[in-house]
Amino acid sequence: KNGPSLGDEGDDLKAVDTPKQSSKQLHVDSKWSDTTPFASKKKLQSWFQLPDGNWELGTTLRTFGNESLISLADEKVLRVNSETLVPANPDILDGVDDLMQLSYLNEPSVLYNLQYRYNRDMIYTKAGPVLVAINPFKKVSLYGNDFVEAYKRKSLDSPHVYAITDTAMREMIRDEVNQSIIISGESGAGKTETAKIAMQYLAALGGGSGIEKEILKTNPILEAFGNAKTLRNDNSSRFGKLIEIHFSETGKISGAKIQTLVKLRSFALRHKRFRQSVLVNSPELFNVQREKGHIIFFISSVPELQHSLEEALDIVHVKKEDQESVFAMLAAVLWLGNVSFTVVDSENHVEPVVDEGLTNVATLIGCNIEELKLALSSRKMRVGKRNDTIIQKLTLAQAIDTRDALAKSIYSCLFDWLVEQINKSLAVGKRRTGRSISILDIYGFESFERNSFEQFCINYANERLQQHFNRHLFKLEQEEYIQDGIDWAKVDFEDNQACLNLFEKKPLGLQSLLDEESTFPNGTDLSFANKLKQHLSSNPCFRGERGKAFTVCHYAGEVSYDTTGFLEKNRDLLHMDSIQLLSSCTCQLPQAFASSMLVQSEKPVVGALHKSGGADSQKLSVTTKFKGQLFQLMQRLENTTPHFIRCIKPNNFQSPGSYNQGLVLQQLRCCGVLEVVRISRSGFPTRMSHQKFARRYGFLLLDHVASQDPLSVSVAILHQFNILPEMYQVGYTKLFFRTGQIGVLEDTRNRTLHGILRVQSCFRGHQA
Ligand code: AD9
Ligand code: MG
Repeated sequence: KNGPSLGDEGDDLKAVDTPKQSSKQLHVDSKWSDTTPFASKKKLQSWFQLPDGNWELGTTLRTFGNESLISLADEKVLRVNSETLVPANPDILDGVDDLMQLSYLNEPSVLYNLQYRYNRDMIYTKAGPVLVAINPFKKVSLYGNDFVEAYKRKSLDSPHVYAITDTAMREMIRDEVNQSIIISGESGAGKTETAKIAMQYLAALGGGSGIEKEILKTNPILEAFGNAKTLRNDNSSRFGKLIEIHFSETGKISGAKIQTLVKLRSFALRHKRFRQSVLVNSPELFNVQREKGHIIFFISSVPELQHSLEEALDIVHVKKEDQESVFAMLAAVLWLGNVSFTVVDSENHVEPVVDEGLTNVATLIGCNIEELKLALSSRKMRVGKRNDTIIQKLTLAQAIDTRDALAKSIYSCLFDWLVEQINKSLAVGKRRTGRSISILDIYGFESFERNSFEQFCINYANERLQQHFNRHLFKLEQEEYIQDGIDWAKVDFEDNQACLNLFEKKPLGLQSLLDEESTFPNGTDLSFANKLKQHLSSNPCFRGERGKAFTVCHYAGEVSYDTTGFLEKNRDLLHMDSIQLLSSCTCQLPQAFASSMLVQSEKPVVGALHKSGGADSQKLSVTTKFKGQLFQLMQRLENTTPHFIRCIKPNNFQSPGSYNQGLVLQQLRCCGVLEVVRISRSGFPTRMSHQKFARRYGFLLLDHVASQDPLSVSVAILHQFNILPEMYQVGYTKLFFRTGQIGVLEDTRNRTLHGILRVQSCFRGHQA
């Protein structure tokens, strides 16, 4: 066989043979031309943490008592407490493509390994079963047809999104089990790009029917409507997405289905098309470009985006007239932001100013201008036993809220409507189970100075996802041990169930208490915060803070939330008057939006939820809706074989070539990569087949072994090197070692080889 293939080498200690991405053999030549004796140079290297938190490689010169004298790269010599030193791996393990291959799986070694690779544009690394992807923030030549072909033919096996997608595809066909690719990471870490790369690979492998083109075009559409420019990412997704791609028996794509996770408040408009749409001439006219309340619009000035959006809409069969309506709705949302009010009486009640903005909105959605004025400045209420309708005028603040709520609702209905159209276009006739690959791209864990309701939802979702991750990986790990028949006492893992309980428990969990407080007319953010403190203080994952704040101990660290705005954001009310306005419109889309809003409404509150009624729409709270959608997603994922990709952002400036150790480390911890590594350390992370072990170290045997079968040779080697029984396990097919054990053998092997080579070169020298 030429070089390693994923098939059997995947089980072995690949690093020893292939430390670098493409090398297929030991880099003996360059390394051994170095005159320093290998053992003395390498053995004593360790990591030393500098005051700025970064780690530097040091060489121990001498050890006395519990102190060591170490020399750092700049030839500085320091006297340090030996316990603060962390062992470094031998050079031969520099840049291994799977962190599991490291003899020492400590944080600095992991960081160094990733950085070593990142500096060489090897942005992908395996951490056992997980693929770690570090955002290059520049074009890297790792994609395209040649690479797709190479991964398909398995002539390339270095870690890659293509490789993990290929595995998913193969397992789907082999086992007839649905697969999933779960992508997580912080904002700007590269999740959406990674999802697209995976989709491209699937399209290349399963293409042919033409539907793959449609599937790929869903990306620009959803990004145009669902992404926004944020501080962290110029193209930040404000919604979560699961795309389920279905395959026929021959492995060809037969259709797809997209499920979205609540789009959080801020949203974006990223195209110019609306400018040409009726009545709209110039984006400078619009106030809503600026951040206003919770609405953030981003208008792209890139003309290609506009063109590609229209083309994409054509491809997913959105009819031209529907496209016109879509752009008209966008324009309406923009003009709504321009609607202003004048105070009309001494009680500060207002009416909208009849100007270009207001008349344009009315024209675009197809409603009567008087009705629009009324909906934006008054509210019908029912009072008394006879349910008499009275009309209450709105104050300026109320009117602005009403206006923004309407704009927001139209926009989010538009998004949902588009997803629905896309799903119709991609629909698979008869869906077979066991032949799909789902790709999940949701907003990653967020922790800011000030964390609000959005972070509350996002972090809860990530907590759920983390549980899925833990359960799966532990299961996998244990199964492998059991399969090979070795002793295996279950390793405890950090379970995040307590934190999930804190969120989900009824009636006294964060979510229930929030929903309860949101239904109280007198509930405030402060009363909500106080209730939390009153009921949850005994929970180890909860800590009350001063005033309106509280802290949650997430798996990824503590996050303090400020409850300001929680109730209002959770209620997300759209007044019945606004819904009625939409249903009275002559245009089709607003009508459709109105009906979908009514369908979404939960249990009708007596007398309130009739079309002629007058109260607020009793929608599901955002928390409840979010949880419902998340559960649907998780349920789908539960029935799949998952493949995990963890995206890492190497710096906060979206710039190439800069690797901030602290930032990377914090993400590795957050997304549980180090946890996977920790699990492995408590088990037997190094595995090697009997054959390979015997082949690799057999020549070191001093005594003759009676039987030459690989198992006997292996056992003889273990004895000769006095490897302690608790440090290894002999399985049916493989040997399992605790961390670092194989290092001893490797050292001896290297020294021996070194000796042989020296002798050989001396010999050659003599000959010459
Ligand atoms: V957010 O949670 O939606 O705010 P993502 O999705 O994690 O975020 P995204 O995929 O949008 O991040 O990546 C951010 C930017 O990083 C992209 O716009 C690219 O400019 C850049 N990026 C990410 N991955 C790659 C890549 N593999 N190659 C080149 C990349 N650039
Ligand atoms: Mg994204």
